[in-house]
Amino acid sequence: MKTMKKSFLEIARASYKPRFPVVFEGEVTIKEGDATESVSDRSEIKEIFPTTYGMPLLTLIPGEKKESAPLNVGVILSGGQAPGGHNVISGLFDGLKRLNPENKLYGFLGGPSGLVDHQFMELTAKVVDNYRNTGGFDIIGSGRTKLEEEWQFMKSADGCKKMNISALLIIGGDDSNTNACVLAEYYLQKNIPIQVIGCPKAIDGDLKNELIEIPFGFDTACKVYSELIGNIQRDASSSRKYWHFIRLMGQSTSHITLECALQSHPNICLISEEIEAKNMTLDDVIEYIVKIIVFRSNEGLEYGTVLIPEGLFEFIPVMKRLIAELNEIVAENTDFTELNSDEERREYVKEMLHPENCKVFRSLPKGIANQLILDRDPHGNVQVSPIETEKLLIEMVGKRLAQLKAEGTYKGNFSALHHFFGYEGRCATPTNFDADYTYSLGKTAAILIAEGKTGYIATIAHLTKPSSNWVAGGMPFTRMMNMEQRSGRMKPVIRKAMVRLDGKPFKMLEQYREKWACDMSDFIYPGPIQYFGPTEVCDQPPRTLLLEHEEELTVPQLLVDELV
Ligand code: FBP
Repeated sequence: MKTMKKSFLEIARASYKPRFPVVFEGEVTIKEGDATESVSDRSEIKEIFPTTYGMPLLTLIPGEKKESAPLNVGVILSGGQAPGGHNVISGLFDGLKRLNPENKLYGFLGGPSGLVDHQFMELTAKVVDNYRNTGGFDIIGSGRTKLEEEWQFMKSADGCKKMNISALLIIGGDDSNTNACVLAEYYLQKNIPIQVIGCPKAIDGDLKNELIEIPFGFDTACKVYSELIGNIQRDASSSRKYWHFIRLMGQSTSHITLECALQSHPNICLISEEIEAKNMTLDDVIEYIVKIIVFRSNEGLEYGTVLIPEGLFEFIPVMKRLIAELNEIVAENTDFTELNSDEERREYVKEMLHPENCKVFRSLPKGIANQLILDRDPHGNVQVSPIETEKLLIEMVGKRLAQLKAEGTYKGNFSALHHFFGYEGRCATPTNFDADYTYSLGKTAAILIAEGKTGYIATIAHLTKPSSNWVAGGMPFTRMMNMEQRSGRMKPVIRKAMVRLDGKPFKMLEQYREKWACDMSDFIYPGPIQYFGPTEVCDQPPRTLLLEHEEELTVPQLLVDELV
C-alpha cells in the first residue's frame, strides 16, 4: 500500500467521529412502508422494470441481534467526484464489520469499468482508515462508463461470482443510479444472486426528491465556491474596478448557483430555470446584466459580481433547440467522429442543421461553436463544463455597453474578469454536514445489503435536524424514474430535480436580488469551511435545504444581514 503524506488538517480530521442517526447505536432492522409508484410514465416504467417496480419504502428501526453468514460486498464510485465519497465507504465498511467481522469489502477501480473488467482491491481497515473524512474519490478512483449493455452485466456478474461478491453499492448521480436500477432489475430477472444498492451523490444538487433531501457533496462544494465568491467580492469592493463574471458548475440545473447566491449576495445571479420559464433570449439576458451595470456605474460603482450557472446555454430556448439537434447529429453520424479539425466539424454540422438552428450556430464565436460540438459524455449529454459562457457574456455585454456609450447613455468603464469554479470544490475535505451524512448513508447501505434488499437507494431524511434525529431508510430506484429522450430515443431515467421557481430558495433570491444589485455593501463574505469550533460556524446545512425543510429558521440560520 502506498504511504500517504498528510497535511496537519488531514491528520486532525482523521480522528473526527462522524455523527449518525440514533438507530445505528444498537441493532437495526427494516420496516416496510407503503408500496411505491414511479414519478410518472407509470405503465412504461412498470413494463420495463416488472420485478423491482412498486417495492415499498423502507425505514431502519431498532431490531434484534441476528447471526449472518459472511458477505463479500463490492463498492463503485461513479461519475464526477463529490466530497464525502470516502465517508460513504467508511460507513459501509464499519457497518459491514459491525454486522459480522468476517464481512469483506472490495472496491472496483476507476468507476463502473472496474466492475466490468474485474479491476478491484480489497478495502481493509488500514486502507479505509487512511481516507476517513477526506475529500476526493482517489481511494479507488471514479469513472463515467455507462453500464447498459447485457454483455457488461454478464461480465460483471462473472467477476462477482469469482470473488463471491453478493452485493454492490453504486455511489453516483442520477445517471449512475439509473444504471444501478437497470442492473438490479436484470440480476433479479435472471436469478443472478447479486444485490444492487445505490447512494445519492451530486455536487450539482439535482438528485433529490421528498426522501433524498439533498445529494451528498453539494454542501461542501457550495461552501468552497461561496468562500471564493466572497473573496472575489471583497477584492471587487476594495479595488472598485472590475466586474467578475463567475460561472459555477451544475451541468443541467442551477442549484449550486442559487445556493452560492444565498450565501454570498452577488449583484447579479442568473438562474437557468427562470430564463427558460420566461423564454428569454441571449439578448434578453445581456440587457438584464447591462441594465444593472449601467445603474451601478451611475452610482459610481464600477464593480460587481455575476453568477452564471454552468448549463445556462441549454436553457436559452434557441440554444436548447440548437443543442438538441447537435446532440442528434453527433449521436447518429459515425462519420462525424472521424473528422479531424474543428473547421471540418463546424462545416459538417452547418450542412446538416435546420436553417434556424444553423443561423444561431453561425452567430456564435468560433470557440463556443467548437465547444458545442465536442464529444458527448457516455450518457449522451453535451459536456457543458468546457463551454466558456462567462467569456461570451463578457464579450456581448462589452459590445452592448460600447453601443450605449456611443449613444451617450453610459459613461462608465467596463472592465471584466472571468472565473469558472467547479473542480475546486468537488474534492474538498467534506464539511461536518457532508462527513456525517455520507457516513450515515454508508451505514444505511450496509443494513440494506444485510437485509437482502436490492433495487434500492439509501436515504437519510430530516437532515436539518440534529444528526441523532435523522431517519435512515431506502427508496426503490423505480420510484424516481420517468421516461425521457436520450440520444434520440425515449429511455427510463431518474428524474432530475430542477430549481423550483415556486420554491422558497428561489423566492428568497427573487425578494433580495434587486437590493443586492443596487446596494453598495450587501456582499457577504462566508469565509472558509470550518471543521472545529462553534456549531453555528461548523454545522450549518445548505441554505437551500434549510429553506426547503424548516418551517422556522433559528437565529444563526437566518441570513446574517437580517440580524445586523
Ligand atoms: P455528476 O453528474 O457525475 O455528479 O458530475 C457533475 C459534474 O461535476 C458537473 O457539474 C460537470 O459539468 C461535470 O461533472 C464535469 O464532468 P467531468 O468530471 O467529466 O469533467
